Amino acid sequence: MEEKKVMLSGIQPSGDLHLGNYLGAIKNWADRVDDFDCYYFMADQHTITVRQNPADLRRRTIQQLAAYIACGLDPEKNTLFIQSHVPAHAQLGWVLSCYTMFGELSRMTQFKDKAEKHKDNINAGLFTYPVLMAADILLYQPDFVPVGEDQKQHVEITRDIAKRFNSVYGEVFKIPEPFIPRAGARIYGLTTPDGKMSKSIPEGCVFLLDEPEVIARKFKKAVTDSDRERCVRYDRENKPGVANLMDIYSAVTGCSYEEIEREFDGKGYGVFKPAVGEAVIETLRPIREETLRLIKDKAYLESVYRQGAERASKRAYKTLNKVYKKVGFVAR
Ligand code: ATP
Ligand code: LTN
Repeated sequence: MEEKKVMLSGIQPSGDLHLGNYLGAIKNWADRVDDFDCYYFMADQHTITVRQNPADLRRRTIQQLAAYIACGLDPEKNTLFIQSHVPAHAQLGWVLSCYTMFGELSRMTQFKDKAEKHKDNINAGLFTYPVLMAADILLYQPDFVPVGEDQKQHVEITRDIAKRFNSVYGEVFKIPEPFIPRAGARIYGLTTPDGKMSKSIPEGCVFLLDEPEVIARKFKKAVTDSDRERCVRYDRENKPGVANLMDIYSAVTGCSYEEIEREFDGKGYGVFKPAVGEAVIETLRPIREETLRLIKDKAYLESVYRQGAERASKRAYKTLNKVYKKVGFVAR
């Protein structure tokens, strides 16, 4: 029997999940469950590159697992786990850090952005973060890494590190491809259509657990544009707010831009904005209800992450053992 291709991705439990995370990443994961062997994790080790409240981190990690399941990731078909439960991530991270150059890490835009935001805590972990991410990925030998557009650079550095290692030791790592959705790759903030939707600007960010009235209000206040034509037309450059709403609508309904333009022809933003809000509310309603139900079932969630760590470890340690052997560590 032909083996299924492998997919792997993770999200940091550093905040509550939002529509950008869902459309850019998780939806894309859930849509492909049957065709791939899938590994999805909570990247808790990555979150401590910036200070976290320990109780909040624990709660959000478990809540994120509940949300993954509620978004359609069946734990029987997918391996769902917590990064820190599989020590091979940190172990491979050390090895790979010796095959990663200072210069290439200095060019990472996420490092530059976060260093700017957290000037009082520019720690070594923030700088070497892409190495841990490369380890997260390469341990599982995935074919594809489904992420939003902003993570593409990290998948590219992962490929460079893997190729460098392979060029010394032979074909140890599979070279993974980023897998970026057509609609939803980059969702912008509803109040800031020039920057990505982010939990740090909550008024323009739709959280998966927001109540329907809150979502409706956020969409009503979405920034469109002040041009006189006020028609629903896709023009990313001149009408970024409208283009963003069209991207969201397209991602949740599956309609093309042309179909959306036709549907709202002559109707104006007063009709369009609430319609997008309504479509998002209906998409998120079952996810919200199921997440809230699952959060209460601690025993079930515990059984999921335990089983996940076990399955993930099996695959991860196969790769780590090979790497240790290649570099010349004595087997225990
Ligand atoms: P922050 O809100 O602080 O910028 P984040 O929500 O982006 O953080 P990440 O862990 O960086 O959290 O993102 C998790 C996944 O969601 C990644 O695959 C990322 O590419 C995707 N993603 C995040 N924000 C967006 C967005 N606005 N549009 C599309 N995809 C996104
Ligand atoms: N860096 C990612 C989260 C992340 C990830 C990964 C994504 C950590 N390890 C491995 C894909 C594969 C982020 O900040 N969104």
